[in-house]
Amino acid sequence: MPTTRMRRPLRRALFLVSVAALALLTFATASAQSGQPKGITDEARDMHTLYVFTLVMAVVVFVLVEAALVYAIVKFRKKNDVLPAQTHGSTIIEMIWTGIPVLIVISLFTYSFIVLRNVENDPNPAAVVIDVTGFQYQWEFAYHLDAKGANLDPDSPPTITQIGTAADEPILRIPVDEPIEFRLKSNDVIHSFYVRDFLYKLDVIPGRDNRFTVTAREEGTYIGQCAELCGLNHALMRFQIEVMSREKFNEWVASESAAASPAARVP
Ligand SMILES: [Cu+2]
Repeated sequence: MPTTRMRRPLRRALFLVSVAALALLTFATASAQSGQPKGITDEARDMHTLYVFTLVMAVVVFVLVEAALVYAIVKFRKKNDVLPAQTHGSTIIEMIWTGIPVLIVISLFTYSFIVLRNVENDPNPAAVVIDVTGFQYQWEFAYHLDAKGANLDPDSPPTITQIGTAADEPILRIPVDEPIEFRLKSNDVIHSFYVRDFLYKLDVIPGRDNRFTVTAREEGTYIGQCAELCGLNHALMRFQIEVMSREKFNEWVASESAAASPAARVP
């Protein structure tokens, strides 16, 4: 039949075009998503790798499922009124469609758990401990360092304190390639300490001891802000993070220590 001969290549072409379109769509989505910042800390890079791993798995599943769907729609579409062969129950198929998702969930859980543990438990002692206090509507950063930049007892009174204002956003300075611990505190409402290039944020909750450690690997200036709607002027709670070499950091600590006086620390 000439019409059937004409139709078969048409069907095949339609199928191939559909699969190619799906693949293109997923590739475009994946490319757009991979444009997110990779982060500048060891912890952020671990999280970014987890994100890409999850995204790739999702894309593979999407392409396979959609390809099977398009194939079934084209191949088994209704041709006449004869009921096609019916299959009821197949142990092998049911094992496959149960086993594959279980394996995917187990691998995602295990990998996520490992990354979470690495991010939340840094085995190295912090080189610098910074008390971050969120208040309506800015931040206070307090360091426990001697004039040469060495860590003092983190429970001793802070030696350098910066209190930001809306007009004068504070700059949080940290040395590169060293573990830095942030201890988050609030005396009023819940805030959230968020630095985009850390790929991380943590709530700042009154009466709760929240802390995290990062090791920054790239020098530069990055932007941070409160990420919890904490009141009318929440949008003013912005700050900057400057990641610098240890030499520059020590110079800054020395100059701040020399200039420090009780009058300079009054809010
Ligand atoms: Cu806020």
